[in-house]
Amino acid sequence: MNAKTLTIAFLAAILAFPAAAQDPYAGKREGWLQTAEAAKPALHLTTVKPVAIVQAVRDEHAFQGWKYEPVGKPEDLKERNFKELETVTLDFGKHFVGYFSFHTKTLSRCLDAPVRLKFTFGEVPAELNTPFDPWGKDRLGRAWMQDETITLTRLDEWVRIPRRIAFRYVKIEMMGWPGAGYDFAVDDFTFTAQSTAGEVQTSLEPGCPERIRKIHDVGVETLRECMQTVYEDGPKRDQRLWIGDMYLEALANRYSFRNFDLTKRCLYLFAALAREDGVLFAPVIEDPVPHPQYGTYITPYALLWNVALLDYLEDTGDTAAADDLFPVAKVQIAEGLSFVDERGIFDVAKKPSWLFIDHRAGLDVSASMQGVMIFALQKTYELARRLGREKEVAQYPALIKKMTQAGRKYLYDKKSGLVLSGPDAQVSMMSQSWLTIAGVLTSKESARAIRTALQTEGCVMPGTPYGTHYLVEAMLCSGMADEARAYVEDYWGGMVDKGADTFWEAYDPTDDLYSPYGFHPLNSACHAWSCTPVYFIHKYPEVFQR
Ligand code: RAM
Repeated sequence: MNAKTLTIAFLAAILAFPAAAQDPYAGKREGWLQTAEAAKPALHLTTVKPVAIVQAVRDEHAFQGWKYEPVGKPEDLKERNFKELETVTLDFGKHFVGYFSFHTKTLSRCLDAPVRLKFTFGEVPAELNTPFDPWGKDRLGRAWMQDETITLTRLDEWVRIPRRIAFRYVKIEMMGWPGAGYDFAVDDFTFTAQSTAGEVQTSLEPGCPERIRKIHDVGVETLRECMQTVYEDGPKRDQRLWIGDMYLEALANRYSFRNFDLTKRCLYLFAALAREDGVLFAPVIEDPVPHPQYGTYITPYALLWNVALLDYLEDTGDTAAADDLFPVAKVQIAEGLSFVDERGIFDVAKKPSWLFIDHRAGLDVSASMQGVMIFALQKTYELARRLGREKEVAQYPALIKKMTQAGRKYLYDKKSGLVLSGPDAQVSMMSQSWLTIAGVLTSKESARAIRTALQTEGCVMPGTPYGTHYLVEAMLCSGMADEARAYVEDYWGGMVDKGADTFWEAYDPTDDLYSPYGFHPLNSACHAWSCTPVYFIHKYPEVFQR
């Protein structure tokens, strides 16, 4: 199927859906896809070369137990017989996303047998030094790991590795050699790096402390790498557009590249590809033609799409787009509200979808969902107000009030000062954070809840910078400026101290091998949702820059 027939097949499937589930966006989808296509920013390409030959060193103090030390210059390889070298690792100096090419050169005589080379690309040192196989059946797909074997039947030409790579280091190993006396060199390497981000449009105050500046810069690099033709979550894995990642990337983009076309494209893609009843799929994949990841819904993500739409309107003043997409926002609220019980509590037992709040195993999300739902109601009402469409959502303020009161009554324990979630009254940072962000607790109560939870043994901590983002946001909404800054310096600064040049998808300061996927090399080491210090540092200069 070519690209066009696939799009038509997708639209036909939507349109053929039984009348009972009438498509609320009938007649709109094709146009929305076209708007998304028209807003696609151009990729900026840059050619980069390796900066050093490096050698892996096992070091228990290094992040995940491995580090690289420089041992030579890439130019030294030009005349080196690769058969004697057998393996070499190159450092490109920083993280890049794009396409890798190399050139071979005959040194003596000509090929007797094909040459086979294995390339392993890695974002962090441990990824190239941890065996991938045997591959556990419960893991995500083996082919996310970036190892590629190439057989050359000719030398003295350029070869480009077909798949797009996200990496800083590449290890090249000799797997099959061209025969005795047939010597060759791998004498040139080129990487074509790509991003749609463009130039940073903002600057930090001259007096901004060095540590904050460093955290900021790593955040900017993280965002740059994830800004491809959509806001990707991770350019290594999953290489797709997720609502939750987009929401945070768009916040950081506002204070850095200010490339709002990309935000527009992503908002429209989600809308055009929504389920037949208008509910948004959580991830969208661009190739071969934009399509949703069928079957994957995340209610909190669908609700955050509304917030991203309001932010987009604030950033651009693009009322036409916000007005066009407003019906989508109403559908997400209606869907969310269908899981709210008569008490005004979001009932997770109704299992509406994957209720993703953070990757930390065992996290009870009931209290967090209450917060996300209220927050989305507030922001969607604000969106309606800006568009002069409050009448269409006139019931929202009463719902916000009811859910806020219910949150206080059923989820907040006045005595301990903590938000308790689920049948086991779980204490987690996410619960305290989300009820703070939603304004269920007063600012004083919030500060107490966050401080108490941080000192509570067994409090469930976020396992990702995604969850940690909301914790810092909650601190900033409850007058905890110093603690917020210290948290950013410790958490994101901790990654910088451990050598991060882009921020990681998952990070537990107490466990470098932490992975939501049961295998740390599968973690993405350049992950969109981790870039938000850029947003914090610019939005609150008095807290972070002075
Ligand atoms: C993983 C990725 C992605 C996230 C989803 C929920 O696949 O970490 O960024 O949005 O989970």
